Amino acid sequence: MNPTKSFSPWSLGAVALVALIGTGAWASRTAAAATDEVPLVTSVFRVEGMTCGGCEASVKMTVKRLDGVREVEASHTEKRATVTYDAKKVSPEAIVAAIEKLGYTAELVETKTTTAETKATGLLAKLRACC
Ligand SMILES: [Cu+2]
Repeated sequence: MNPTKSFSPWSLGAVALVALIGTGAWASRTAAAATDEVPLVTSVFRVEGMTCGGCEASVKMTVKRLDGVREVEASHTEKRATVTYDAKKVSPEAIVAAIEKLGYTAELVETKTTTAETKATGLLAKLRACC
């Protein structure tokens, strides 16, 4: 009897497929949990000192690391950073302090309440490389 005959590559494929489907279901569940009903606000900051896309990236990365921050947009041409966050966890002052620690000057322009929905386009725009 040939021992390899009892091993079917198809059964392995089925296991891998089930694992993939399982991972996908898990990922979509966590994505749903992440957009749970938390009252979010969006603040616009005037940021001086950013000169290129790399500056934007470091502002975005730094602010995104703050607990409660959901989304960050930064533009060196508009000298602006737009941050969506959970106001119970982080304050505009803490965001200003984080930006200023990088060597830029930041000032709160306005704050508005927003929905708990995050935009996929915003996430894609964040995947930009440094200069
Ligand atoms: Cu730069």
